[in-house]
Amino acid sequence: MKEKDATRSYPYASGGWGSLKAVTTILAREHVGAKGSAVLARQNKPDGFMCVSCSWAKPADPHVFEFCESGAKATAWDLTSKRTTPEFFRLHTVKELLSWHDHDLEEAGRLTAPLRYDHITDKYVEVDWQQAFDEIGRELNGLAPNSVVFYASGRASLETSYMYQLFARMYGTNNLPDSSNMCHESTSVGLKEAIGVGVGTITLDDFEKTDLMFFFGQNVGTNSPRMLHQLQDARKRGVPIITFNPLREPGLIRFANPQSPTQMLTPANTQISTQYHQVKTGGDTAAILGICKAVIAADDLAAEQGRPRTIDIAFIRDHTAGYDAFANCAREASWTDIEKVSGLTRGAIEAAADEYMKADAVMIHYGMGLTQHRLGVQNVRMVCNLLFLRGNIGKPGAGPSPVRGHSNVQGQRTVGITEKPELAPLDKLASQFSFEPPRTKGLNTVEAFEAMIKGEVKAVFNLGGNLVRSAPDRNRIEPAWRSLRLNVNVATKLNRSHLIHGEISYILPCLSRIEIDRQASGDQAVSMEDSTACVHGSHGVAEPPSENIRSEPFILAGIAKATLEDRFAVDWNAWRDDYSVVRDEIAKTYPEIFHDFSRRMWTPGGFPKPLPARERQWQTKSGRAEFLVPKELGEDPDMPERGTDALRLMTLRSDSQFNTTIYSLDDRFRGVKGNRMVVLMNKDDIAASSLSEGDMIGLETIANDGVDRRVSGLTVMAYDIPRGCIAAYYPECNPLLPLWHCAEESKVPAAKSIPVKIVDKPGKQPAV
Ligand SMILES: Nc1nc2c(c(=O)[nH]1)N[C@H]1C(S)=C(S)[C@@H](COP(=O)(O)OP(=O)(O)OC[C@H]3O[C@@H](n4cnc5c(=O)[nH]c(N)nc54)[C@H](O)[C@@H]3O)O[C@H]1N2
Ligand SMILES: Nc1nc2c(c(=O)[nH]1)N[C@H]1C(S)=C(S)[C@@H](COP(=O)(O)OP(=O)(O)OC[C@H]3O[C@@H](n4cnc5c(=O)[nH]c(N)nc54)[C@H](O)[C@@H]3O)O[C@H]1N2
Ligand SMILES: [Mo]
Repeated sequence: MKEKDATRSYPYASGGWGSLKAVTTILAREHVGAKGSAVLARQNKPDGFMCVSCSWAKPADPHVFEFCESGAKATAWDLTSKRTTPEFFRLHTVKELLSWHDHDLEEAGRLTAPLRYDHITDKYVEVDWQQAFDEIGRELNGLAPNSVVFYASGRASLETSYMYQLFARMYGTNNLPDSSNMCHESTSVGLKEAIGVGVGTITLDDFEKTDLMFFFGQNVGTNSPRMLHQLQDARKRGVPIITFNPLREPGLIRFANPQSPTQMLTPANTQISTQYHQVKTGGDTAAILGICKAVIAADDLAAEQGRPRTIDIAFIRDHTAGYDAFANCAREASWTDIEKVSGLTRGAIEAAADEYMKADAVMIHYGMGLTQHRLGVQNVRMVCNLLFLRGNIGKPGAGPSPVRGHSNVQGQRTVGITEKPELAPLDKLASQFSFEPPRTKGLNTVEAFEAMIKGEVKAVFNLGGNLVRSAPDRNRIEPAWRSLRLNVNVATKLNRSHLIHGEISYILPCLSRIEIDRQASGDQAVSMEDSTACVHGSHGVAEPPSENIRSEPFILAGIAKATLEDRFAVDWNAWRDDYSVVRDEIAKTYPEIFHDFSRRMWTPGGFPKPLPARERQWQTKSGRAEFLVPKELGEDPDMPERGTDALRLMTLRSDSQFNTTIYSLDDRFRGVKGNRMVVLMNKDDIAASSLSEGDMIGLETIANDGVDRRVSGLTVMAYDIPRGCIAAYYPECNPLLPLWHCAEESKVPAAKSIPVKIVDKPGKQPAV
């Protein structure tokens, strides 16, 4: 069963025994025991809790075990019996903890008490909750609201998120960046322009009706593995899957279902991709334009010969704008350029186009491989162009499918977490709560850091996240973060961002939604929106790790009350005691989405958010679905000329991490063991750089802005990756990513395409 050309890629199907073994290992290491299995049995079930890992849809009729390897790891990580207690902080100074690996900080266990940084001892010291709220309130009141940033990482529930945005706006700012700003913001911008809604339009039902699926730059086996069930079912019906990815990712190649006894006992497994195109990083616009070119050429011929048309004439005529300009652009594009930029042959692209022309209903799944580029928004628009050609939107089995990241990142936007005033229901909030919300644009993540470096940001409130690790330009950000007046971290586990303290720094430990949330009115439930825009209820099933931790709504209500006192028409205590009161307010703000919220959230499979684009209603500038003529074929404007020693670095996730949370140092699927400081290179690039496998090198960003960006100590590994492209892990390589190297319209850092060169070659001393 070995892969023919598996230069270091996992030779077996994803899922299967390897998956079971990984789950058992982490449950044992976190000493979770029998409690773990009982909790996992209720993961993603209508009567249980919604997984804290990815945002993939939760079916109405779940499997017996509706979780995957990644989800089980995330659950075990929260359920761990290890604790980071005040005693732990008595034993370790912050200086010492700063030398720990990310993995070890979180592996120390769940935080158990509120903590405040003490400058004299250089330690975090336990404080009283109310004292913490009062001091934070006093400090916030002493600052200009627009010098404070309220970041949200994407895990917090709809109830928490709604409270958070309202608090920030009553306090006086729209500085509400969230992890989308580093993730699917290119989708929010691109889809909104093209189809009038900033989210995907498919639901789980569509998998039963589709004829063909594409995957562009999304690593399903690691990042949304439950989706493999839908893919496997579709494959059994003979539905082809065409993948564009520079790396041959095992989850996109084959899958063995760990829940199917036959598949586990015999080597039977499902082939996932029927065509696999190893596009160059940044080559997707070119590849998609090539597919469109082939479709339009076939259509031109059909029209000439009086045969049935290849494109969906009626859809294009009745529903779209800009077809002629786009079609001309595709006709005029040269195959030589398309082949050069995409790294694919005309034959390979035409083979994808042939399948596309045979299918009546097509879905396009995509992820960070499209969005985290300088031309990330254009990539998303190209996905739409391709779909529009054959009317693949607003009909069963078809549509764009941006596979979202954090479990409620899409929902946070739905309930108002956004720095863009035009996307928030400001008028509604104004009348509902009788106040005047700020109307000026707030800071997104990149802008927040630019402002912090200039000294204009004085405080950061972190509702989850680990920005010092996850954001670009770490070596510029860390010193800026240190000079903050106030830093408030609501978190489940300790991470590096908490250790880069400002003058006043708090760590406020919160419940995970796996845990029972007991408030004055009884046990509370929360809700979230999945990647297919369905809203689900979730209630905790495990005992909290400590009596002295609080829920996110409790913490926010406490801080809001201490800051805003009685100046606004919100009874924060009532919200804290009973989250259905918050849901009623959400329903008042957004009645068309959230009417009868507290009841409907228990609908098996969730209740769908109405999306006009699903009904072929286009809330765009022209009132139509809009084609876009690509500005460029996809060459990154920051990439130096060809022929230099520049390489294009993509930063990757392993199968054993959730963003900055590192479960272990292995990447089972990519054959990497015990070391994340590796760089994956084509063997011909290794030879051309006079290197050998196993050599230790450094990488330096090519930027010409006077800033030194370097990461040393990376071990060279030969890998099946297109020439000129290299890969290394996120967050280790974030110091290489310049803040300004981001998508033009969405400001998503271009983490998949960083221009670098090799330094510290063996024989030379690595720079300190
Ligand atoms: N277990 C686990 N699950 C997760 C996460 C996690 O860290 N761990 N993170 C969550 C979050 S926040 C997010 S946003 C999602 C991320 O999930 P994905 O969207 O899958 O993101 P990445 O893992 O960064 O990798 C994207 C894929 O794009 C490919 N790629 C890189 N550059 C290009 C390119 O130019 N073109 C194409 N076509 N492909 C390219 C890479 O080889 C890789 O397979 O997953 C979520 N789920
Ligand atoms: N180079 C590079 N950089 C990237 C990316 C990339 O692909 N390459 N990906 C980007 C993407 S897609 C994203 S989404 C960002 C993610 O960036 P962040 O949002 O900053 O990071 P996370 O690692 O998801 O946050 C982890 C922390 O959240 C806290 N936490 C966990 N659960 C909870 C909870 O229930 N409540 C609260 N309050 N806290 C909790 C824990 O303390 C944990 O340490 O990184 C981005 N950065
Ligand atoms: Mo993300």
